[in-house]
Parts: sequence; structure tokens; C-alpha cells
Amino acid sequence: MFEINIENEIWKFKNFLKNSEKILLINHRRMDGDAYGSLSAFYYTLQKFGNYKVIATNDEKTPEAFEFLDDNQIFDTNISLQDFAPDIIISFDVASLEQLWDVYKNNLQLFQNTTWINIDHHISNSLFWNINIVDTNASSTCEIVWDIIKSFELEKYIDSKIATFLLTGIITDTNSFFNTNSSPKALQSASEILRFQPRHQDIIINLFKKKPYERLKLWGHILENLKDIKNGKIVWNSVPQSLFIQTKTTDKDISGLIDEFLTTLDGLEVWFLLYELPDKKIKWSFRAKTDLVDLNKFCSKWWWWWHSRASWFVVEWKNIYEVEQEVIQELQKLI
Ligand SMILES: [Mn+2]
Repeated sequence: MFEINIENEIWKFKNFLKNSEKILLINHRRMDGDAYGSLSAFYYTLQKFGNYKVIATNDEKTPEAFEFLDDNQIFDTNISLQDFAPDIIISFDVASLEQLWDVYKNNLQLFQNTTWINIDHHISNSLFWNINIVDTNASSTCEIVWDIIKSFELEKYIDSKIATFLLTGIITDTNSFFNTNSSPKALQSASEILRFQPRHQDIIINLFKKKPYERLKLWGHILENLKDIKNGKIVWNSVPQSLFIQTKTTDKDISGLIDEFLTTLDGLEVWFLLYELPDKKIKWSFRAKTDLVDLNKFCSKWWWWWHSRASWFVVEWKNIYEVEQEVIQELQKLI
């Protein structure tokens, strides 16, 4: 464990901000609600005080899922950072440099030569730059941004829109206050933010209770011929690229099935999906609720990544059904 004096880091950040004019905001690729909400909240707060030139960038524009938050498309994906020459860079919810993609790779010099404030809550944060406001006890980066706003005494600039961005990250990263990171402080921050009248039901409806027709069709196909052993304790299926094409979906439509829908299956202990990506690579997402399968043993056969009870890997040059066979054979040995 590393020791960071967060108050001290926030104080340093305040001084840099005071002496800056041009500010670049960045968050991680395939941004989630927290990466998106924390950056947007800070973007709009900066717009309201001081005379800053602020640019937000990422390899992609605002994902469709967050369009209901109405950010006026703040992400500039074509900006020449050399021309902009920011005084400081602030990253949100970025745990390591690998989570930045083209924007970073194409501007390495600039990133390396600019003061960089790293705002994040991941335990895996590599503390990659000058100022690390990394609070691993925080539920979300949005919770930290709220702490920063309070410490800079900027509450008077908070409106319903900014509050909605902040609440989005807290709600998505705690899975609507379900996950174990729903700490007293996370709930307290949310309650403070609620005073500013965020659209809290809109967040829940849009991010948890709404699915496109195509996605449900895809899930339907996968569920229809779900495979299982041990009386439904272990459940899986394979999704060839042709099914994504047929249902007009992509692999992005898979995660909800794994983490929201299949988890509700009564008696389920272990489940996984293999799916074929457009470049023919096979991705495998594995989840476990119990220790029915020894994940360490199971995963060590391949060079994949695992983390408590979740794991994934990517295989190249193999047919999806061959990979499925291999995985099942290995699994059978362990149960
Ligand atoms: Mn986060």
C-alpha cells in the first residue's frame, strides 16, 4: 500500500489551477459513468469560475448511453494538443497509462512535459504523474471530485446539471448503492449532492432500466440455448460474431447480460460467455459467486487475468467452439 496525503495533493492541485489558463481534461477509453461523470462535472464547474480555456478529450465522443445527460458533446476528438499546449492536464478515473489510447500515444511528449493531476480511486492506480489525488477508499472518482469542489469552496457553482454528472458516477460505480464500496461517505456525498436537485431518477432509468430492442434480441438468442452442468450451477454459452451481426449488436451489448441478468439466475454459482470479436479474436468473460471452481488453478492454464471472482482472456487464431471445448474440459477436471 502506498501512502498519499490527499489533502496535501488537493492543496498542490489548487495552486496549479490558480496559475493555469489552459486546461486539458481526459478520462479513460471506453469511458464508464464514473469516468464520464467526473470529467463532465469538473468541466462544467471550471466553465463557471475563472477564465479558463478548457478542452476535454478522449478517443471517442460522448457514448450514446450518456447522451441523456446533455453535455453538448464536450469531447473534442480531433484537437491538436500541440497547438492547444495546455498548462495542466487532469485525468479522471484513469488507473494506468495503458487505459489511455491514441490521444496519449500521439502526444507522448506533451503528456510527459506537462503537469498532470491524476484523480482516481482504483487500488491499482500506478500513481503515474506529478500530483496523485488517489483515494482508494472512495467509491468513485465522482466522490473525490465532490471532495475537491468542497475543498475549493466551489459549491456555489453547482447546479442540477453538474450534480447530475456527479451522482451518475457514484450511482454507477456502486451499482445503485449495492456494491460493498457503498460506504457511509459515499452515501453522505450522494446526500449532499442531492441538495442540488440532480435528475436522480433519470440516471437510474437511463443506465439501469432501459435496454435497446436489439440487445434483448441478442440476449434472447444466448439464453435460449444456454448450456449448463451441475443442475444449473455452472452456466455458459458461446456467441459467434454472426449472432452480433444478425441482431445488429456488438460485444458491448454483452456485459449487462453477464453482470446484471445472469446473476439473477437462482442457484447459479459460476457462469461465463465466450464471444467472437470483429477481428476474430475470442474473448471470454468468467464470473463466480462461490469457490465451486478454484479460479487460480483454472486460470493458470492460460495466460489470462483474474481478479477475485471475475476473469477474462482473449485468444487468437482459434475457433470459438474449440475454445469452448478446451474451457469445458479444463473445468470438468476441477469439479
Ligand atoms: Mn470509477
